[in-house]
Amino acid sequence: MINKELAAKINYQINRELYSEYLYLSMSAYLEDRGLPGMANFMRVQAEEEHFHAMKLFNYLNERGGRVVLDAIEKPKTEFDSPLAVFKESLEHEKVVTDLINKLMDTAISVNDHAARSFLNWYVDEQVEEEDSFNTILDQLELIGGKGHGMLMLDKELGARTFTPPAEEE
Ligand code: OFO
Repeated sequence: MINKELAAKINYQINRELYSEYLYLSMSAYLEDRGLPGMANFMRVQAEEEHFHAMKLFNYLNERGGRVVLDAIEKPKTEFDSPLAVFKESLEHEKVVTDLINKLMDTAISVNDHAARSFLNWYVDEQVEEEDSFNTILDQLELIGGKGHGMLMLDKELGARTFTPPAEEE
């Protein structure tokens, strides 16, 4: 049976991943409205990834004999200063999530749960990818100043992103 404190933190992380899903959907709606369907698609796929992250934790807690207790999901922000601001805020959001994952890992270590540590390693690695992906787009957006032809090219590129559940990639 999984340690109670660890189970509570996993429950909290499920909520945070579902909030991430909601936040990125909100960003997608904003970008769609700004006439950037490719960037909107990128965020919609990101939201699907977040749903996957939440469900992976959901399934794991069940598997370990814990009880999933869902909480309310807070309202995400709906207005942003610019598409550039959206990606800046995404990167900041991912840094917060990385911090939460690291704290979750700290708890797994402190209660000597080796199985949870092994499971959480996937999230530790995933956060490196998450931050890197937003960082790269942000660099490109800054390079083109968030406007002009470059913006349309980047929008087209981001429109090609599709969701592939990570398990199927292995
Ligand atoms: Fe679930 O990684 Fe982003 O938030």
